[in-house]
Amino acid sequence: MKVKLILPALAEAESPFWRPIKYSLFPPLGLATLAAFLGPDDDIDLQDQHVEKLNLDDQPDLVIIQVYITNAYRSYQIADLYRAKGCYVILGGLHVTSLPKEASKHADSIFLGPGEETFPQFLKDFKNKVPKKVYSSSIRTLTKLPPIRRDLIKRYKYLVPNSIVVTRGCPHHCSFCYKDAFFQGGKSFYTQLVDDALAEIDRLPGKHLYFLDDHLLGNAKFASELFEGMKGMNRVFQGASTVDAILRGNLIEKAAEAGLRSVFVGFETFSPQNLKQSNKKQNLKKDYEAAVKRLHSLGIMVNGSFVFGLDDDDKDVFKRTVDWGVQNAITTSTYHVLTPYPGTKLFKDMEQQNRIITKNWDLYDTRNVVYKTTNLSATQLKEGYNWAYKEFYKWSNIFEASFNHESHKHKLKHLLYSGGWKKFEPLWNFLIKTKNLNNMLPLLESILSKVNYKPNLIEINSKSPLKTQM
Ligand code: B12
Ligand code: SF4
Repeated sequence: MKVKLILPALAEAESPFWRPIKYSLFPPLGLATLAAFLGPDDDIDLQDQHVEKLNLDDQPDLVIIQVYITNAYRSYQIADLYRAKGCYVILGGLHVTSLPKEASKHADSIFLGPGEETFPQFLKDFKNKVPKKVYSSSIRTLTKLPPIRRDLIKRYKYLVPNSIVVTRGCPHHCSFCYKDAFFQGGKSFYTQLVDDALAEIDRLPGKHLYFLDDHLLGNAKFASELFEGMKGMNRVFQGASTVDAILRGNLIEKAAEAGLRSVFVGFETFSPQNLKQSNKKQNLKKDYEAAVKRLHSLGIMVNGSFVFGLDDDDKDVFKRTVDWGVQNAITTSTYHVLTPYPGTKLFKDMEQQNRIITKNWDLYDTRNVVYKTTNLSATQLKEGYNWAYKEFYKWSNIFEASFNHESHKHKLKHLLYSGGWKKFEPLWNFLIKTKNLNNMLPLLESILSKVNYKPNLIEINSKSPLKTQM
């Protein structure tokens, strides 16, 4: 059977904010995961529109499309085109799970939730010519899965071809997060077997790994065994964690020993009211600065994530957040305009309060204001968000943040990572055009090399909590 898997480009592809490098980072791991269930005789074509021009002139038997919120309209157009040609089209992913009715108008079958259980079921039904209209995942397990079809990934087109997920979901329930909606009807946090995860890591070439897990430290037992197993594998890796997991026990030390060199942390907001509004209990009363210091003492760079526009935010929130990031030597900051994704508790609350102002999903990219704000006007929010990005990534602030590290090596690493990521767009574009992106991997690996720095533990332990924390 001829099978086509497509990751359509996000709406941003046509916007002035489009940064080709941001969308050439990770390969389509979800689709390569699904492809593993196809047979050896199937003729498979996997295309990622972020890095290649789609060929839509073919006539596959089965078309599989992954739908995110801001590629939804484009996904539907592609689906309609293939259905008009008589191909069988199936849609799945986050947005389909949030809005199944909308998606089903453009598909022969739709899939809600993760695909590891439902996709093989569908394949059987499809071969027997009895496919169902809707498949909904309920059994959640990552055991006995066939190896991801990484051979279908055009590695040279990505800066980070070795992306990997060893858990699914997250133990927390933040009201703005997609996770409860996507995993409803079954477990919402589960892990691979440690041995399977280690075997997958072993299959990946080179040194660098990027764990895309929502919360790599979310299951302490699993993470601890994973890091133990990774010791001696000579890897450097990046991943995500919450503030409380960084502060608790000694898991983060184990991660650093296994090769963790940079971590994405959801600080989101300094306001306790905002944290309560978001049900982000795990951040309440947590000392953000102590978490950052602990990471730096282990030579781990920090990518901080911050949300603007929660109801307790005022016009000073942008400056406060940028200044805090610079003072605390955060290497990269990711700012978001609060976005109520359909299916989330936040969306339901806002809809009830009549606060949703547009359902144009293309605008749900965390850069636009799509709801009625309270303390800030929509314009103040949008302008403040733009200002924060510009301000944080000004050369003077990159230098200042770098110099706030104690070790010279960390200073240099910070400068190269932050400056390299935001300040060399033409170089990145050139590398993408000339198909040389993957050749930058050794440079990334050396920037992520180990910093030997002795922590000042007295200073870390005595640090008082942030003034803005309860
Ligand atoms: C990698 C990634 C990206 C990459 C995506 C490109 C790529 N090649 O995948 C890049 C860097 C471009 C990116 C950008 C952004 N991202 Co992003 N990203 C992720 C991340 C970390 C991992 C995705 C992944 O690979 N997961 C692992 C694979 C195995 O799972 P999967 O892709 O979901 O696939 C499974 C199922 O969905 C299902 N499935 C999927 N498609 C189909 C189709 C069929 C037919 C079937 C049967 C099943 C099926 O089966 C697969 C196996 O179970 C997720 C978080 C996460 N942990 O998932 C956030 C996430 C998707 N991103 C998010 C956000 C907010 C963004 C940004 C807006 C951030 C920003 N401010 O710029 C942008 C734009 C995204 C948008 N507008 O929709 C949110 C999405 C919220 C939403 N409702 O859409 C997430 C969920 C993070 C979060 N916790 O909030 N992102
Ligand atoms: S901690 Fe992160 S991944 Fe987990 S529910 Fe909250 S926002 Fe989502």
